[in-house]
Amino acid sequence: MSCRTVFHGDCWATAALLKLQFEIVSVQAGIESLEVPEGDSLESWLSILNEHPGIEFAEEDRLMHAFDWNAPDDPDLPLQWAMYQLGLFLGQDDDRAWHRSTGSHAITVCIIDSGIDYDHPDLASNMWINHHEIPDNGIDDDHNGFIDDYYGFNFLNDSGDCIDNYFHGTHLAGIVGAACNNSLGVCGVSPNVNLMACKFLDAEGNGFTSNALRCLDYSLLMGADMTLNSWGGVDADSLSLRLAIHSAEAAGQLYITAAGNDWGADIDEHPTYPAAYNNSNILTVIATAENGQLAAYSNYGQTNAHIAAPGSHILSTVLDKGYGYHDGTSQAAAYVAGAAALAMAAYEQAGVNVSFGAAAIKAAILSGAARTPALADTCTSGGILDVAKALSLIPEHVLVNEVAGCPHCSGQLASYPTSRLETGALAPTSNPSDAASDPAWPQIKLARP
Ligand SMILES: [Ca+2]
Ligand SMILES: [Ca+2]
Ligand SMILES: [Ca+2]
Repeated sequence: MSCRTVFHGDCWATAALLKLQFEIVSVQAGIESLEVPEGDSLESWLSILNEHPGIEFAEEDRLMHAFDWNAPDDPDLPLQWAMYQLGLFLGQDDDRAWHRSTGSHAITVCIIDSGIDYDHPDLASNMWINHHEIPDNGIDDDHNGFIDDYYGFNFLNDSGDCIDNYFHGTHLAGIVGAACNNSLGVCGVSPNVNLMACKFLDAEGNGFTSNALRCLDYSLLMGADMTLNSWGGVDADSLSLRLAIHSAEAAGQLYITAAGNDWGADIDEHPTYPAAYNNSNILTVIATAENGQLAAYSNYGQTNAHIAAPGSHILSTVLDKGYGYHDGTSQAAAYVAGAAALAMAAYEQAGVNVSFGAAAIKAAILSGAARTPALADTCTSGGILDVAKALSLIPEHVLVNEVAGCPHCSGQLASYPTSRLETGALAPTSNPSDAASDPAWPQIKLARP
């Protein structure tokens, strides 16, 4: 290996003495260079030259790098303001989450929502696939109790076709894991991930709690590492929902949910569910605008909400292979789901199985939150999602500590007391006073006797 040494001073005599060939680098500054003979130590030569009375100083000819930035080539990335704010790909290595991990196809995020447009070109490569199931043949090939559940399942019509006919699930899927650097559209937070679709919301964003529970059970049965639940309601406290989330908690499956868009409601005072349940595996997310302030539509809760994430003017995938902007705590929760997927991938790449270690992932996400005065009283962490910081808190070399597997990963679905559910119509809410912002967030409303 050849190295070069730049030195300064009256050194021609020295050169002759040392039998080295010097070259002029800068006549003005009196800098010259030499090539260290092959096989010689750079350090030894630096030491010899720096001690020589005819040489003012000698130093290594350091290699420089062009300041080019290998940005992903997705043409709409510049419109994704949140991706720039989250610490994914900007700055020095330690400031970039993607330096640590760009996700893994060993990690599965089940999006319990209106389905996913699995044919969307920015989503197709990251769709979860049940490889033991043959799609569209009318047969339950893997004998898991669900016919043709190839990308997930649709509990609205008990079919394997979980295609989105609303927009909501597809938009969230793109935030979590749209393909990146594919010269197309947008990037997801976790460019490599498995997106499992479970559909319980219909074409207007309405769905019954019982079907949401069936989705949660399905996600456990099929081994999803976490679920994203961007829906709920202020009157939706339900014993069935509590029991189902408890089963996910017992399995160590992360349950990410949105605080709701009731225009600044305190969910400690006026709880919305499932956001306000206190299970240890729940991460409840509030939304911020581009300026880092709590978004006007976002609920909050010093006890019941955990962390903020971008939720306003969010560009992501929508139906018909398109892209569109939507606002809401739903979107904020999807950013946290993407971050959790990256964190799980980072653990996995360190040799630690945390696929059912909700506590470790939740701790990393919350400990990494960037605290700001504006968010101090809005959630337990008092801060906004910082993906790079969260990943930096995962030790480089962690002891292999196998987390207990999912007790629900085989066998039949557990039965829930769905007969106790009395569900009514669900409707997205929006504030007519702010037509520019339409936080579509499906609400569960239970019709009580
Ligand atoms: Ca099946
Ligand atoms: Ca089949
Ligand atoms: Ca893309």
